[in-house]
Amino acid sequence: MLIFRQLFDPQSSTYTYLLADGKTRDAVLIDPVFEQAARDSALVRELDLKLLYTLETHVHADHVTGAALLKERLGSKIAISAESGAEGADVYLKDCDRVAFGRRSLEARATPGHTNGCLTYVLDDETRAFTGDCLLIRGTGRTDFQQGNPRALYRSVHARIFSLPETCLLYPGHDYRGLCQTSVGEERRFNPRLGGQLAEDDFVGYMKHLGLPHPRQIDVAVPANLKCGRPQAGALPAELPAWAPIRLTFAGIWEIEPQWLEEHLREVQVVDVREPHEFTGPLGHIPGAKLVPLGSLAEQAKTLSAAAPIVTVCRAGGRSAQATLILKKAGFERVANLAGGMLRWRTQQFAVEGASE
Ligand SMILES: N[C@@H](CCC(=O)N[C@@H](CS)C(=O)NCC(=O)O)C(=O)O
Ligand SMILES: [Fe+2]
Repeated sequence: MLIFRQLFDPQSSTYTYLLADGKTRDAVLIDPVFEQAARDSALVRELDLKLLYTLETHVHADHVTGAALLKERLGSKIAISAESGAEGADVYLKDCDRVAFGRRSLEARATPGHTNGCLTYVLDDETRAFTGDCLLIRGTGRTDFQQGNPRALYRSVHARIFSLPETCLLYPGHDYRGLCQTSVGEERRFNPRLGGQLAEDDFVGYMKHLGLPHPRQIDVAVPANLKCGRPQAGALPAELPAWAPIRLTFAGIWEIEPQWLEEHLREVQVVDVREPHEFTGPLGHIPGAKLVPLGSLAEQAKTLSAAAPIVTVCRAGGRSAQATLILKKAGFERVANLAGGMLRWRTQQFAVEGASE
């Protein structure tokens, strides 16, 4: 079974793709985005995967890759084209090289034109291909900076992508309209730049007159990506806020394990957001917890102190997850949700007070 996820970075309209062998749990991530490293790590952890490689389709001009950051956090290897000019990668891919993850693999196909080092990754059974910025949905990558060359791009698409089966699904590096996927057959017929009867000279004429402004981040992104996403100066950012070993879930919630809370009860404020009858119900509450039902939390937030971190709690960890968002909005920075709520706290046999029979 193949595990497949398409992820989106709204800031740069970039797609990141996670692929894994469902049996061995070995995974690869195509085109991770620096700012999304915590999200991507959380998904890898929650799906119980081992990230073997991050795979770059090219040296991006519009966002910084998450490759170096994920290598530091998850131990993944960085792979990019040998033609990319990037330094600091673990694997330099050449045309037709294969990258294996478990029993599955991707073939790297050289598809230059947007940049010299553009690769399209084709899944072993040719049911999916990841085209980077070579072929976009009813569009193509631009050819007016880096080593852009419209003739090379036209030939790459026709020789290396349109030669795949009609039904092969295509996943681009970006989409600026919210479209997610296309297919070889569709793009062969309907791509307005190089599909149908359009010839190489038609494409060159089209690309000459695109008139796009340069990407906002180009001056930062290209130098950083030529180092696989290592910052120019200084270290990579820490994964976790320093006050506790909290972790960000894929759902975007900072959470903390009951074991840590039990050992540090006196250093934090525990805010219980259940209703009063639950607070003194059969589950009881954590010693010293302050009762602030979720419905009144926004209003009561000002009665809480910013001096100590806040851990929110409810029955199973759902309402208290929402409470962390409310508290963040109210200006509290050190906030985490108690994973599993009172149910898990009780399962682990930690102390409670105020429990009714
Ligand atoms: N407005 C975007 C522009 C991004 C951009 O130019 N993207 C490149 C890929 S790196 C491209 O080929 N775009 C094709 C297009 O916009 O049609 C930004 O500032 O980041
Ligand atoms: Fe690009």
